[in-house]
Amino acid sequence: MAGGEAKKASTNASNRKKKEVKKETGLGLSSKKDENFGEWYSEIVVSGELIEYYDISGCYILRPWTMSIWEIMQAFFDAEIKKMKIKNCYFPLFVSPGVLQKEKDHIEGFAPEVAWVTKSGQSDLDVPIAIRPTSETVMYPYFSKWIRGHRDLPLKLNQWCNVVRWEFSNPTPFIRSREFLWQEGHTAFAAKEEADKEVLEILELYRRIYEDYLAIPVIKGKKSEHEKFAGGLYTTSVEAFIPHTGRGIQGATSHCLGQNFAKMFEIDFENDKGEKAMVWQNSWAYSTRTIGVMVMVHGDDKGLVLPPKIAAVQVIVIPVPYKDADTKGIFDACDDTVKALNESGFRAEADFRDNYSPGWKYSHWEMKGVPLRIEIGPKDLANDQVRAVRRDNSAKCDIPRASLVEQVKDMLDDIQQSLFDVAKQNRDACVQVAKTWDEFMEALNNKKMILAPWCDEEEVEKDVKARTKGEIGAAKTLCSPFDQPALDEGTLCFASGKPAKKWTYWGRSY
Ligand code: 87F
Repeated sequence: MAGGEAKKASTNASNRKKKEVKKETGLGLSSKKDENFGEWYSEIVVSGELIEYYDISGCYILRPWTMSIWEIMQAFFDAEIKKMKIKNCYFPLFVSPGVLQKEKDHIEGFAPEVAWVTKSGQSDLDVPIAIRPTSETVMYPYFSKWIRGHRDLPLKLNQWCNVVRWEFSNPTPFIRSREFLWQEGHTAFAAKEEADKEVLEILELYRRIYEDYLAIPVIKGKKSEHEKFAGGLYTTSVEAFIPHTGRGIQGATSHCLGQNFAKMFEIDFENDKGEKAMVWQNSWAYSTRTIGVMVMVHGDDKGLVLPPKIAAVQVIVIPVPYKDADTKGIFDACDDTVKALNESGFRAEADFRDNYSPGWKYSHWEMKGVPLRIEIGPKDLANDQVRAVRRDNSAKCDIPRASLVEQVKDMLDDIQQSLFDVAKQNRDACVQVAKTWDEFMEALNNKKMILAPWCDEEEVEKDVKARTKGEIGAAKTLCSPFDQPALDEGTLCFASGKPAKKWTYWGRSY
């Protein structure tokens, strides 16, 4: 164990001790989001019961609370790509070294991150086997086999799987882990226009995952030549921003691969004129990183804050019995409330555990981020009402049981919308336009996401990286937004002073 890891393990152990105590008292998180964001994040993902740390650095146990979020996003995306006639498949986890190294440009920079199996039991394998870091090289030999004529096109496949990338920079649950879950789509078309169209359709689905499900605003745009996937033609992405750290984060990518892989893997076909032609390919992915972005954007000092659309439990019903009160009546009212909500399609549960107090349960479900809490006590029973408490803003209100379902629906819709609105306000407040180098540096030091006019030259981007290199990482391009503000005639690049070609977002990033 390296020194840093050992220290972390012992800190983890002492944190666990602290937490056991907290569990009894319901005290919550020991770090504050504003004061120590890193510690806050490491703590909240465990206390919110999303993950458990594991004894291999960079690997995390995804607990049911995580998987239910993942499954909801998965159900949405899977149904949408099926509408696009994309089919699911599953290719093996292992890659033979010859195939892996076939596409040189593609693998070059990534080689150090590839994990290998070199033994079975005590004996060395004759040929070591790689574990997929992504599946281009796994799949494309079979694309070559399966695609013969234009009637075999388009070929549109997707797989839900895990991948392994042996990262060395500091691992962070969900954000940078050595194994993660994702979907990877790989498609092949006869014409470039078809590929171009799909790139944007998929990107729109990624926007919807972030904005409509996770309530996180994103920017759609194109990656620079320097930041694009080297094996492809161009890369589009959705970019999110974490105001607390002032870092951008790539939310998902949709690449047009052009014909690079088709050439390498000889994926050709006979077109409708009887000529030999090369396919046009795309690949696209989003991963469990989405969940980390959601935690960072919405979480607070009381714990997770889950948007209703992705919460496994949208409404938690808690009985509040009181000395001589009609406990059975209260419990029955809780049962009826859950039943009514479930029947109307809401994910609601009651917490009837008798070894925890109502107060403890409030903190517990707040920590887990459940969007709405319903409390039922003697007074509520007598008035035929329930008390509802919002997780996002702590607002409380009494709801007559007769209008329970309608009002819960309205409140959940409102929470979903208001989480997005607040996140967008916070994000927008971090966007700074910079037209000169001085303005750029000032904005960067103020943890902003910078929109700057740029000459779009790779050398200049490298130069900006070099000039901003420091302890907390260099600035780079995040994307050039599709939604381009007007660029006045004669506008100059903030970094090179040459004529600017486009507006581009810059910042530090994950
Ligand atoms: C790490 C090791 C080996 C990223 C890697 O984005 C190879 C790679 O190819 C690698 N890390 N990449 C780029 C992945 C490109 C592309 N693959 C399919 C996607 C979407 C899904």
